[in-house]
Amino acid sequence: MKQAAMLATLWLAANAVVHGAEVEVGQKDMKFSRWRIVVKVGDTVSFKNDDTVSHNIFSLSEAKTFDLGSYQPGQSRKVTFNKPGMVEVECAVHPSMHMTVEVQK
Ligand SMILES: [Cu+2]
Repeated sequence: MKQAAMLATLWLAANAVVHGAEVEVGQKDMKFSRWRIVVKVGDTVSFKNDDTVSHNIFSLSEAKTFDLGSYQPGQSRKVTFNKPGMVEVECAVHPSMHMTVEVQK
């Protein structure tokens, strides 16, 4: 029983290590700080509003559809990518804002 509990603990610890990295992509001057990033399945991207206006980051891509809603300068919202593919990221407030997240296996 003790051994089972220890194995479970080790399994959880191993999984925690495998868990994805976190990458930050800022928004400033109505632009994304990166126009393209490559992440792995399980990674999280933190979209940080470093601007003076609100942004509403979203994607309609098949690999990841999300809508972070409108959020204020200084705030950030996170998305975890759990499927490989190309994710086109846009801002609902500023149609000129665009970037791509390539999610690799
Ligand atoms: Cu915007």
